[in-house]
Amino acid sequence: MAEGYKMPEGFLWGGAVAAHQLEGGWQEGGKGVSIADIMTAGNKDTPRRVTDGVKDGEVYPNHWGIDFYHRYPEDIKLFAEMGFKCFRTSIAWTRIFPNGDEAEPNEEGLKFYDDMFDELLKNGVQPVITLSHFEMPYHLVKEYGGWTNRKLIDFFVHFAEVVFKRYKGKVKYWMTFNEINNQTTWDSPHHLLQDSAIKVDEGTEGMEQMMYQAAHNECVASAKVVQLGHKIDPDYQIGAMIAMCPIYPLTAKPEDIMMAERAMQTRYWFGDLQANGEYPAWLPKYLARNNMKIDMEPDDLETLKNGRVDYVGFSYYMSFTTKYTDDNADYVYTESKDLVSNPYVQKSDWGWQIDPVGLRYAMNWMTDRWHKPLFIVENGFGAYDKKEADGSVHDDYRVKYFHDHILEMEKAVALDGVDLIGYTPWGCIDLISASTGEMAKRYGFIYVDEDDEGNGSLERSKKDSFDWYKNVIASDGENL
Ligand code: BGP
Repeated sequence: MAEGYKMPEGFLWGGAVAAHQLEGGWQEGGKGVSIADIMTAGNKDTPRRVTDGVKDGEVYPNHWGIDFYHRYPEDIKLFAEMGFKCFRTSIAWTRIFPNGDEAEPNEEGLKFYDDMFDELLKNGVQPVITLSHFEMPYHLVKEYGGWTNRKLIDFFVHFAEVVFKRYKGKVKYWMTFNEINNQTTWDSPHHLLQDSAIKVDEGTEGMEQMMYQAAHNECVASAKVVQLGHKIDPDYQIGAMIAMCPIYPLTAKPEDIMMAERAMQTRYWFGDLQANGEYPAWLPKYLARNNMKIDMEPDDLETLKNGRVDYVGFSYYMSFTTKYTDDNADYVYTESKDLVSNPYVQKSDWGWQIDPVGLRYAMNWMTDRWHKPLFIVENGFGAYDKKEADGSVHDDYRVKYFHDHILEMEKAVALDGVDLIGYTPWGCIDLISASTGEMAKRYGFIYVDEDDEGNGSLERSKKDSFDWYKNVIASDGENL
């Protein structure tokens, strides 16, 4: 069906994944243990858990991923067949620095990414690389307390320097931290561990304070890496990566509007820091009111200013909705308490609100606020797929999700003037779910024969959405 919109030439159509969710080979090639390697499986009702090492009888789905570590040439051929211009993945920090604090990198790990990037480039696909996607070295958590410790800044900058130099000429688009703002959900220890790797237990005192300190350190590290990257190669484009779920007020009641505004401020100040290079006005007031303080070095604010990102990469799956409650006179936004269901949108089987217009709204909001080019580096529909006897998967629900979202994306560009670099749907090949550890929550255009326990032939096959997306790319988004 022709909708009349078309993306400009050079637009980066592709797909996205992350190292820990598909590579497998968690102990191969000299790799160290990451946070992701010691996360147990969960499901849609039970969250995953970061454990203190691997125990018998527990299931750790990231150990096997989908064996991309060995099968990437086959997978890259399929991406190229769909017409991908780019492929977003991450470098597993622990393949390069197994513990995170070594002086010398692990050559075998560096070589793995060299070979994989060469394979992509040979197939006409450019790599788009996230430096840290939920898989920091566990050693850095145990020994240093994760990102609450300023020493992590140097370790991360060193890691970035090594890979920036090594892959110069092969990679142009980089991102520092995946979904850096997800740790706003400081009331969930799981998220703190996964995103920021702070070692805390449920109910630990001062977690919010720890979150602000860790976030500050991460943002300073990100700003240093941006400056360093530009020195190593002035052509490098180094972006932020924000988890974007725009938050609507439930009603037009003024208190609900104020609550939604504060929720947006709370969820997206990471973007203010990374794109605008400064803390937003409300934040120091909020910290002072709540007896919290961020420890800073004298030149941190200058570093943040000079290390603004070149673009804002973001994930978009859903919108949120919030409302004011009488016991919250100070409009404090706490994600686990303050979200309500939106009566105007449908939900996926995992309760994620499906809202294509929210994507256009979010793109406008970010453009107005951060004045940077945008890059949609994740978007997609996690669903239970059924593989038929002949191997086909009829995922018309996924095609509909993409159709509706791409159309809104195109309107944002064509009608609203949003500057957009590319679009890489999440989990272009089925992989392990980050939040639940399931294989059953599938996103791919390519089906992988594997179940939640890691059993299956690992055989790859095309879903109906494969040819649909191939057509979209071939027409630069005109034939949806
Ligand atoms: C984002 C993460 C990805 C990814 C995706 C889908 O939050 O950056 O790593 O997994 O969400 O989420 P899930 O796998 O939990 O369905």
